[in-house]
Amino acid sequence: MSEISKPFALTAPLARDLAVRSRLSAGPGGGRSEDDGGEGQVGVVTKTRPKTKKPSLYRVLLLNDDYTPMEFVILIVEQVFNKSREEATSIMWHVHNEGVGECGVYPYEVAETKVTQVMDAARRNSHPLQCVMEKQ
Ligand code: TYC
Repeated sequence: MSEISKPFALTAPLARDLAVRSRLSAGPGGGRSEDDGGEGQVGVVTKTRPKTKKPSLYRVLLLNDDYTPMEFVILIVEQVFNKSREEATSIMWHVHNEGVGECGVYPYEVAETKVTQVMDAARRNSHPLQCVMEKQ
């Protein structure tokens, strides 16, 4: 039987080509048939959706208090959130004036690590600085 009369039976070279964009699933007989002419596997091309999920994002917030030194807050924001001196100073003033401010937005585990880094540094230095995360 000629290949042209069997539109869904693909011999190996064409199937390999199509499988770049589609998943090739073996049909009945495990991808083999009697009439594949010894060319290799015969399969069915199926469309697939990539199984990807965007991670949820979390904003990491600093809270104001009356005791943590401004310079300490600036250093923390620079070091933990990779901000410039100018950005860190602006965030510190925002938190000081407004009571709360965002230092960055990250996937869950990154946000959690940053909160822990801030809280550990504050505790080590006996400052009451608080850092929290919230789902965006
Ligand atoms: N309010 C503090 C002070 O006057 C400074 C400060 C800023 C503290 C930001 C915490 O997240 C904070 N020393």
